[in-house]
Amino acid sequence: MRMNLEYGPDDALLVVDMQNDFCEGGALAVAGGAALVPGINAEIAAARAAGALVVASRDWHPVDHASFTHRGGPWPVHCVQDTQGAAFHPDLALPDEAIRVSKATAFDADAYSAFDGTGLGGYLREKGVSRVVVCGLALDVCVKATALEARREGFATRLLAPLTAAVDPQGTPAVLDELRDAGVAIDGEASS
Ligand code: VGL
Ligand code: ZN
Repeated sequence: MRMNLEYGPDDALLVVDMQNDFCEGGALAVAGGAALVPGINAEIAAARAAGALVVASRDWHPVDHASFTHRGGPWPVHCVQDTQGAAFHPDLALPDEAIRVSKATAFDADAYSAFDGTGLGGYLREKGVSRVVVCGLALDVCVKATALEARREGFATRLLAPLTAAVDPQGTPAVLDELRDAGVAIDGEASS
């Protein structure tokens, strides 16, 4: 169940948007989303045991957010602040000390990357983090944007590909190529 990655105190495991709305039964469900939870929990436990930082981002929109279709955006209503759909998956084993990062909280702008508008890059540097390990949902939207911005922020970046799932799985090879070209190391094969 574990990826073959050794964590250390200079690492941050960044779990992207493992929320009910992105899992089966949610408003913007990604096929295979819920199935990632046990594997991600194993990575959280390993990261924690090695003294790595654990960070969990969440999509956290106000009602009537600009990304919703009724406002002219591309997505159905999802991850509205304080709703059940915006909650982390109930089986996600986030320790108390995990850092929670809320993104895309403004009415008038979307943000796919966990670094976008959150100050996360500066915070990780303050904490001495040099490498960011990314997993979660959705590979082709927020995971991709987060991994690309981690690289732009100057972090060594790894993607745990089997611990991601895509809105459009057909596009996965192209997404992995784009990440590789940007200098993101890819662990394992994508599950579909
Ligand atoms: C996401 C679509 C809209 C994601 C967020 O977390 O991947 N996708 N908002
Ligand atoms: Zn969103």
